[in-house]
Amino acid sequence: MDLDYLPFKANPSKPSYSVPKGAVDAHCHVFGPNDKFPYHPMRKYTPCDAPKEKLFELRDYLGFDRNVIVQASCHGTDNSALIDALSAAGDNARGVAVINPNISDVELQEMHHAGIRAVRFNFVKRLVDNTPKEIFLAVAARIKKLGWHIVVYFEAPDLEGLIPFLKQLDCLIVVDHMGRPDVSKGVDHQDFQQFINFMSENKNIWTKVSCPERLTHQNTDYSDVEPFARLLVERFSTRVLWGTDWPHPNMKSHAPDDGDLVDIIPKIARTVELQKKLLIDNPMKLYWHE
Ligand code: 0GY
Repeated sequence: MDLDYLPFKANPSKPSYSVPKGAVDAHCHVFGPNDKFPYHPMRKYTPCDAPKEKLFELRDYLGFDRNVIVQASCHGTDNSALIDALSAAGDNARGVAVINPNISDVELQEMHHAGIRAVRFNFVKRLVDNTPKEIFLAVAARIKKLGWHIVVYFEAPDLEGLIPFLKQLDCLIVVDHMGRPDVSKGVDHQDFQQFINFMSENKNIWTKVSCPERLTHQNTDYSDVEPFARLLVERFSTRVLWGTDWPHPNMKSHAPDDGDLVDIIPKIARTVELQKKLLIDNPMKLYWHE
């Protein structure tokens, strides 16, 4: 792994909050192990191995029943570690892949069979080289008939420039990590308001109220992020997902405690009904259809 890479916390605390039965961790990854599933030669970082067995251990320890495993940039378009994890998890996991538009129909069908239900478009410059929009549009055309959706990862200043493109995609879109707002600016800042307006005006846009550990300016106290997540959960209760983001790649300040992350859930989804939508109904609708 990279010299400055922070490995995930091996022994997280037990959360005080008990997630409801059937809860889904809808954003997490598997990395390697490198000797079996080598990292992509064009990757921008080399993580600590985070194999499927560790992910499933964490799932059980935190009280979740299911995972949505997202292909991360360090594996490029080689989805084999992801597919391997999906086959081991059976019906308890679904996946989000990264693909090229020239993938064969047979391969797409196999991915669907394995549990892939979406593709990810990554726009974060420190993670990936620029991909021409035509490539993304070609991928979007390939997945349409499978009923998959698109997960997008970008940073707040990029939203404005991306809106015309996102509208062109014409399918359900999930925005990672609340569109990565700068939380020091507050929920009323025009950048976050633009994201809220974008969701209000486009009913096909969903978001993950995840990654307080990346967005906070307060080190391990994530209270500055909570108002952003709470607002989204209360305004768009049927279009929000929650995930740990284990094993937390590229954290520089600290490796978060996954138990602490779970304990934020009742602060951002303050009723049992909102918690059920966030953790069960919404992810089940998106990832466990047919
Ligand atoms: C995340 C966040 C990050 C990494 C990736 O694809 C990736 O490598 O998504 C990040 O560094 O912000 O969601 O895992």
